[in-house]
Amino acid sequence: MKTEVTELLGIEYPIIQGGMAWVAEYHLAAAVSEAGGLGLIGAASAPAEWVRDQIQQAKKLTKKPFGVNVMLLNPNADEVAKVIVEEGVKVVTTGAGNPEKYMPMWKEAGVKVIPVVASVAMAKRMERCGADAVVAEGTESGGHIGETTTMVLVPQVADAVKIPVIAAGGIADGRGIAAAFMLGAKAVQMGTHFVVADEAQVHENYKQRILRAKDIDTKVTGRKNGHPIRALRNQMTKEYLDKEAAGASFEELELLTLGGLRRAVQEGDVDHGSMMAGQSAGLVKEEMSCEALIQKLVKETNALLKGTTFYE
Ligand code: TUI
Repeated sequence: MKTEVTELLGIEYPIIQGGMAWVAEYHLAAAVSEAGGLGLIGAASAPAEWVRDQIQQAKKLTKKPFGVNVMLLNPNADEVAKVIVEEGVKVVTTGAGNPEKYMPMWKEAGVKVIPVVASVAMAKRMERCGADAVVAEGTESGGHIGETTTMVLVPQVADAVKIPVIAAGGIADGRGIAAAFMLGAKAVQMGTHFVVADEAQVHENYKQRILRAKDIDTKVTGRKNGHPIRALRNQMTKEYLDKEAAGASFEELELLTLGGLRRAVQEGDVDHGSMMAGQSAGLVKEEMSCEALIQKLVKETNALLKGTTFYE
């Protein structure tokens, strides 16, 4: 499955694991890279030294390329950006903001830079400042999201930039991957399905909720305060949305979500935790290893794309 993105990153399959906060730690990232995709360590809101340790642990588990996702709302982002260079990480993706100020440093160090964008304007801007590729992330995704769906965002971004486009949002099987190629993408990024991977260090309660989720089981909180977050619906999202509708202050709403992701991932608190997940949760039916998942995705995609020339 050779595409511009597999060539750019030196990986076997055009499948990138999302840099999910708390979920994308080194066991998962290394397993995805070992299976031929690109694993990512999600720096989320962590301190830089945690990220350094994660990178060093991942290096012990795989000699294949892996990356780090920098969440730009992280108050430690400046230090994390430097750790990436110091540790010789090959690929960085960024989310929840504009990574422009780090680009010269990363480019100079030979790091491949792949910003996650949710609009055509941001994709064009990232191309101008030297991005190697962009992830066009539709609103179907879990976590912090934009407004536009994958189906309409990916082709518009593909028309607007010359660098390769990676599709994200709503993809969890070979049908989604084949469709992404048809829309002009050269690879996909998937998050939700990897939350239930055997190697994901995620509480079984959260995994079970994803496995049982139906098409309509995610909710978006925080649309009013400009930080929309998609997660599986539970008592927390209900309380949040009720309070949001009643005009609660940003501070009051923050109290409901503070530490919520850690509660879901580590404590398995499926009532009060924030179980971030994309709409593709409804497509995720089975726990399996990263190796088995990637092989299944490749087989399904190949069967659908047989006789077409979207990759060679
Ligand atoms: O970043 C994500 N998804 C995330 S980050 C995250 S951790 C978090 N926790 C609590 C509050 C906020 C975040 C959970 N999920 N996806 C990539 C993404 N980036 N989606 C949308 C964007 C984005 C938004 C605005 C990218 C650029 C952007 O530009 C703003 C600007 O500066 O112009």
